[in-house]
Amino acid sequence: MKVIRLSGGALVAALLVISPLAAAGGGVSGRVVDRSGDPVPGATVRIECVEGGTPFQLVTDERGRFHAQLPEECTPRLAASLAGVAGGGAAPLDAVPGQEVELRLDLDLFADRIEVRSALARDQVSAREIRESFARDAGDAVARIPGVARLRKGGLAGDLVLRGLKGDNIAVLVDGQRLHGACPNRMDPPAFHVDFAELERIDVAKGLAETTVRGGLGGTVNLVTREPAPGFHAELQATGGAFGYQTETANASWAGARGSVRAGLAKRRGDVYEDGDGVPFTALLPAGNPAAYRDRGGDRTAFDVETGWVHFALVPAAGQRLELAFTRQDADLQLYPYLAMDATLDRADRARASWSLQRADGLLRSLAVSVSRVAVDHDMDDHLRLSSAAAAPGWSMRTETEASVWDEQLEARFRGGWTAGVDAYQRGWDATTRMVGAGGMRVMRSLPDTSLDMLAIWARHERPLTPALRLRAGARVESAAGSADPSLADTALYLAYHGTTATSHRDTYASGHLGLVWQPVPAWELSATLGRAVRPPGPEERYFALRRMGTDWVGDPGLDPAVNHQLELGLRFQGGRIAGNLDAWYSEVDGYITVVEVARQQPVPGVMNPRARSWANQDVRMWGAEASVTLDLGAGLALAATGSFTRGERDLDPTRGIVDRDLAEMPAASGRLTLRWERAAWLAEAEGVAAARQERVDASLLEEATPGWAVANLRGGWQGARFSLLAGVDNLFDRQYREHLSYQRDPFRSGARVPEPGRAWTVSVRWRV
Ligand SMILES: [Cu+2]
Repeated sequence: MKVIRLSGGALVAALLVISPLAAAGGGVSGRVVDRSGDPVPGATVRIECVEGGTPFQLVTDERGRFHAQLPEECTPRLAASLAGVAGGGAAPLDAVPGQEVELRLDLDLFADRIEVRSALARDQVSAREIRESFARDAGDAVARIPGVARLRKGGLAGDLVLRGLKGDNIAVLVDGQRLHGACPNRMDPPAFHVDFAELERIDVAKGLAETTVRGGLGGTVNLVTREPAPGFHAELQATGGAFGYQTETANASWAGARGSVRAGLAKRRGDVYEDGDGVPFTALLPAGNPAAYRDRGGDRTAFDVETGWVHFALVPAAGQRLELAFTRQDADLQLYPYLAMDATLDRADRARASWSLQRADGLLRSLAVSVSRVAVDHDMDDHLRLSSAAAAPGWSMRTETEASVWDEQLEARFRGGWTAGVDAYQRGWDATTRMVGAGGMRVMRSLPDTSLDMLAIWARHERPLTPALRLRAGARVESAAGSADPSLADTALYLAYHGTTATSHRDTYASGHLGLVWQPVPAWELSATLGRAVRPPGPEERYFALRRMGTDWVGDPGLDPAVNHQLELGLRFQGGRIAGNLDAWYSEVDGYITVVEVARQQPVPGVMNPRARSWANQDVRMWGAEASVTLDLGAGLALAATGSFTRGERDLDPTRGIVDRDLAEMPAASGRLTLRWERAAWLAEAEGVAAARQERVDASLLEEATPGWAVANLRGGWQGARFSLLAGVDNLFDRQYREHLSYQRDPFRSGARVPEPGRAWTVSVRWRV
């Protein structure tokens, strides 16, 4: 491998790596990476022929890749630059046509880029931002994006809430394939099952354009794993922090012309943390509460997770790629103060196989086929809580669950901006709950061997109508069948509360989007999109069944799919030293699936309780906006501000128990202000994060208002050629505060409102070759 370093501008230099990777003749292709080796999406590559002619430019894709056709008799000269980074472009360098090049932007290390986004792009959290944020999990990391909120249940495993939508309403994917946790209380939300160290970036699509491809009612979150760079690379990282936080990760990869291999290990643990008042989260509930911890001290492991992965890629012929990936995650005891139980075991296996073909010309430009499977075993019980004190087995309630999902996809891209695909999954979910009471132990199939099978076809089209106006459109037709095993289902509960004993359903529906993107001048872009998205009721919402003291908990087999009609408006500005985005949206969801309290409809032998928690379809309206502005102040200083709000309401319907207009679990308005300084190898950052008081709560679910809060965070770092060091303090002033979504409404709720950690330091060291 030949490496040529070029002297460039003060801030941006380019490094050319000519690798033996095959490339098409008559063209030049490669990728742009930063000094950490992370790909740089949205970088500008300027190409000119030494022999003369007009130079041209192109922009790297999401993997930092570019490909250009060259005129006859052209010796290309390339230069890379990134908008928003002062210092100008790199000195040009010559390349040989037909060879793969790697342009290294010698960005000012932890460079904060003024993001170049278009309406077609997605919000992104890069590997660098994940490292720098000290996020404990994906929920933590993605919450930096305006419009995304986090739902905290304990020390780890935060859940994502996107524009007020959570759970099955948003599609969470790994490399485009579906991921589901096992816990009926979402102790293990999908993103929990992927370790950061595996990731290159997280894509968040807030609107409906992506739902055409993978379904869902609202946004799509795609966790993208790393792609090995040419040659051999290794990376070790260790992090230590307050409250016993400790991670060790190792990554190694090799890539050549015929394929690549990549493997890694990650270990992540932490103790019970304390809030700003010094209260450990095991002491949140008063001592008399059955869900209170028996040992209220904080000296205890709160989470301990190990993940290992291996990935192979083969290039059987030019333009083809065969991939195999396998990941195993193992976690033992994880504490969830927000619930009445803690997880005692969580084991997840992910496997994926895919084949793809890329072509530079012809009708068919690319074809990709993939199959994946995720299987999760999850157990939880109350052995650490007061409720278990008198129970003989050491616990008074226990749930064991198994979940799996097969996902199959075929995607073809054609000439002229057309893409089409077939999308299918088969989801299986089974849970058994045991409860010890006065009459002995009761065994209930709370999720009676349920399944949800889906098959869809979709098509998408994007093309320019005029040089300044682009069209984007998509359509999807989907059929989903849900069922529970009738011999295991507690149909008496369905009958008592919903007047049905059905255990299978099929729903067929269509969705799509149509939008325009107008770029009157290069610095401005306006977009408008109208979309429709549908999601079928999940196995839990239809078939969950649990008899409890006082109130039961029962799914509604008669639920209909939720249908979302949404209007999205976007405005982006990018010029000189300032960049900004503004997104506004309004949606009407017919049959939005919400938690409700229902009364028993008819007497059924054995069903004693008069009331139950259940789910219902409700017509709701939701709207909100997100804004972000970045300002380059010069001298290495940058100021960034983001803000968002979300609202949800519905019509009153006292006969169905809807006595409050406000939708439950809506995040509060929030914002973030960051001042960042970078010079040579050094970085410093001060950040303020704040949320408003949330008073728009659902009184019918006894939801309570949450006070507003503001905290400050500090970061500092240094990066050398091989070593880098990052240190910081979160919640500098040790404030006691909690986010609005930080308590569970039902079932198995403990009543605890989980505060955020008090002042917490973190130090991280990274070594890479
Ligand atoms: Cu659980």
